[in-house]
Amino acid sequence: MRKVAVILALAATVLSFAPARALSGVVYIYDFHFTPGAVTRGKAVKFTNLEAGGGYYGIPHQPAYPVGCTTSCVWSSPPLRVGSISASVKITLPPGTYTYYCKIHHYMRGRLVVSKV
Ligand SMILES: [Cu+2]
Repeated sequence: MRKVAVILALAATVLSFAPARALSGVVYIYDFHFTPGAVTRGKAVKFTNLEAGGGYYGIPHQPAYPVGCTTSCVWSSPPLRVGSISASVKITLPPGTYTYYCKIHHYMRGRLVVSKV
């Protein structure tokens, strides 16, 4: 029983650091998932495709504008594939939480948390 308590305490400690990492503005794409997704307002988000390099010998991805947004909130990265697996996209949305998707795989969803400056 004591081992369980120690493990739970360690897990809680590890999880408590997760929000700090989420504010880095860096999103990795792997196994058809965006991880994590948070940015401070007006900053750039760097997307990196880790699907075996992307492109012909991997899987290309293209993160794009929030689901359900109007023209004022449209943004898109270029397709991330061989030769250009990373791209920085400046996000200038008002504070809030936004769901975006992959233009190539529409079922892929990510979340951006835009904080106040
Ligand atoms: Cu994709």
